Amino acid sequence: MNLFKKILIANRGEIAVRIIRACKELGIKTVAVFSDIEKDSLHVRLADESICIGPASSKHSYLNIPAILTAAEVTDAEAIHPGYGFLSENPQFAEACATSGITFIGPTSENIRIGGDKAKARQVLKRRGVPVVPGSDGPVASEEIALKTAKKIGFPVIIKASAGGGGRGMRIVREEGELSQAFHTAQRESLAAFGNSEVYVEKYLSSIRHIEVQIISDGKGNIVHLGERDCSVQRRHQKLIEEAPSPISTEKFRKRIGELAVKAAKAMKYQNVGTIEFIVDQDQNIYFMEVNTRVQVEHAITEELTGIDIIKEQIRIAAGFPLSYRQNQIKPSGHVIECRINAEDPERFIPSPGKLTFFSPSGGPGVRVDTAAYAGWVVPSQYDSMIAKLIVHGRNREEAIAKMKRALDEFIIEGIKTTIPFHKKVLNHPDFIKGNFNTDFIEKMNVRTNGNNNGNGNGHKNGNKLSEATAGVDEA
Ligand code: MV4
Repeated sequence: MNLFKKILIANRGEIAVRIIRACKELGIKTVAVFSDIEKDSLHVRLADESICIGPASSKHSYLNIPAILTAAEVTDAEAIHPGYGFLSENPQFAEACATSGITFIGPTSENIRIGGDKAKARQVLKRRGVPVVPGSDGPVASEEIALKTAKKIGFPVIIKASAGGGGRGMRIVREEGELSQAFHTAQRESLAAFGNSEVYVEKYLSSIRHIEVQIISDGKGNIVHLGERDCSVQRRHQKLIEEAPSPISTEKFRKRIGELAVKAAKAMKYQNVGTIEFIVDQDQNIYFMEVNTRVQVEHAITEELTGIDIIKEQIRIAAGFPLSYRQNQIKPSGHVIECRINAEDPERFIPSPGKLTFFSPSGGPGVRVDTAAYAGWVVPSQYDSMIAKLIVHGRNREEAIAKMKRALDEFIIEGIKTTIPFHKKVLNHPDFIKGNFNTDFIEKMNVRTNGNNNGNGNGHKNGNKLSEATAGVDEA
């Protein structure tokens, strides 16, 4: 068996740079693709070859399947790494690669299809004994069935789009009288957003943590998990800070959630790397929520925690190699935190594109910066606003927090606004320091820091229910 000689990276930004780094270490040649406005981007500079695939708009470049397949063909790339976002969870793209004789570095198109059908994934895993949030058995076709389900499990419930994820097409229903309207709104929204009106119903759980588990499967029966990540620090479904292990985790908890993730991956016949997302309630009950069939932004914290290069593993598995380690050889060590640094106004979280007049990333012991930014680069307005991931590794959580504060102070970015001041505020918040937070933390923290206190600014325990407006936010 041989590794690929050349890989095309169908992505941009920090993840394209990250994949090029893995390829270089494996002795694999790389092809970068870029849009009209990205010829000066770092991923283009670092790759062995590069090829323009269209105009600035993603639809015509990074999402343009024929242009990307043609680029792979003319450069003789044997495989395509999709990164995250763009075409990474498009089952048609995975299939089109296969048809063109190109290896898609990722899960099977069937894995992607099930992962993208949330009602189906729920149903499949429930039948295989993975705990799911109480709710409907698969999709709900009518208002009447939705009501019957809601009465059975009890209000509040949440109506979710089967094709959704990341909070789109969701509606919280607090009582019977709200259900009819919420049901039809959810259907209409998900039809508009995803071209599919299918919805399902779950019991709405409040004061929850979002904890996910990284899994790797070689498709030959070997599946391992790399421990959990706590991604509860979010704002309107945008993750801001992630950490591993979870502050609530113990060896016992990690074993339990890890085994559930492996069970879920087996039930799906999962191949390559993926993430099983769970909701964890205040009593540490664990419920499956979704599966992410791609490498995620926050994969790097698990790499730092375990010493395993997840991107290299993806490539090796796609080339047909078996997993090179067993579960008992995976040893998480210390504590890792990631802050996503976005080109955004830190008060209002609106994009702040423009030229970086100065850029000096943090460094020193235990600090990793994954970025494609450099001084003089112009942050484009057409793509994601994340310009760097700042990752720190300490012996324990306390040390990791101290390191992150130091690294945030040291990071100099001029010419645009960034979320660094926001991260500093969170890192100094007593509830964050205590590890005492859930998915409502940021919204509750904002209430207090903005001086708009409605009496519920403690960030935890009470008053931490989500508003319908929050849950229904469309992140498009
Ligand atoms: C939930 C929930 C409460 N109960 N499901 C938000 C994103 C989407 N992937 C699912 N989400 C939620 N599903 C039930 N049954 C609360 C959320 C939720 C949330 C979850 C994780 C992290 C942040 C969140 C913010 C708002 C709502």
